[in-house]
Amino acid sequence: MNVAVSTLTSARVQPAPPERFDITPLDAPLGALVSGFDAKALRPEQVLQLKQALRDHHILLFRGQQLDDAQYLAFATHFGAVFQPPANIPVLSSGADGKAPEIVKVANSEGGELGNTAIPAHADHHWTPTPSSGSFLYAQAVPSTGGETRFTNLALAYETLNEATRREIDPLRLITYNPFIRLKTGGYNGSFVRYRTPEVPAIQGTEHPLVRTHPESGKRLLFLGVATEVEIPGADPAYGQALIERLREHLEQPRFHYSHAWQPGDIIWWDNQAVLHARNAFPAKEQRRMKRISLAGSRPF
Ligand SMILES: O=C(O)CCC(=O)C(=O)O
Ligand SMILES: [Fe+2]
Repeated sequence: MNVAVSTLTSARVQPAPPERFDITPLDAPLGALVSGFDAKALRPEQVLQLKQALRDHHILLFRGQQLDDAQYLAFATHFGAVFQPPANIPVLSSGADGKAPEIVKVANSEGGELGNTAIPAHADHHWTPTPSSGSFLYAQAVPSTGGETRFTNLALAYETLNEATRREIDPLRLITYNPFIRLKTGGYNGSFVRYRTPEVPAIQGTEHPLVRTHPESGKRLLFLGVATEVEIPGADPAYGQALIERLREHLEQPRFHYSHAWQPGDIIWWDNQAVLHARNAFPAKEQRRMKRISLAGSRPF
């Protein structure tokens, strides 16, 4: 064997994995922990395993990661392009040009977004024509108490509805209105609207199926935020409001939830097509700094 060939052969050898790569379901109605894993050194077969694991478990937790912004973006974009809103639709952190940063600072300091308040359960960018397929949150600094992020399994929420309700809601459509418009204009009469009735002026929103089909697993899912302003187009307002409240009470049951208490270095990747996420409040005097990357999605069906 000549020298040139042996050099070529050794250059192709992949470095050995540092530890055993494992995907272990959490003791919860959704989620799995990925261990033996360095987001900086992802191997091709691991990218595929992670995609399949997300489809099966809806959220994936990675601990002890140390990534700079470029490494974090490189990791996340194995799974899709970064979400950008249409220019006329405001979203979290979008600027005057309508563009959102690739990495959004979710923090109560250093010019971050969302402060220290509780955030009701939602799917990211639900009110746009192509809501996010999934988002990543990477913990940099966490408070000693509060600030947990809670995820809701929307497939389980749909499956556990009684058959009559499933049949009732299967054909329905839902308009989800953009919360960032009400936030900018100070809400409607100073309070948040959970269901738009005819006397409430309409704002930008997008109509999608109320029950969507997951684009990879084929599972049927109840695609409804718990406090986001919505409307069932064409439905009698009293009927629509009562139905949505009933479905929201159903979603609030702990049997669908996993609540994550963060440690610095944790990354969670969640499937916005299959879960809601919510956040608990935390003390204003403590710091919580997270970095979010949200991926582009497709039109729900
Ligand atoms: O701060 C959190 O835990 C979640 C915030 C949120 O909704 C998001 O980053 O999309
Ligand atoms: Fe969110």
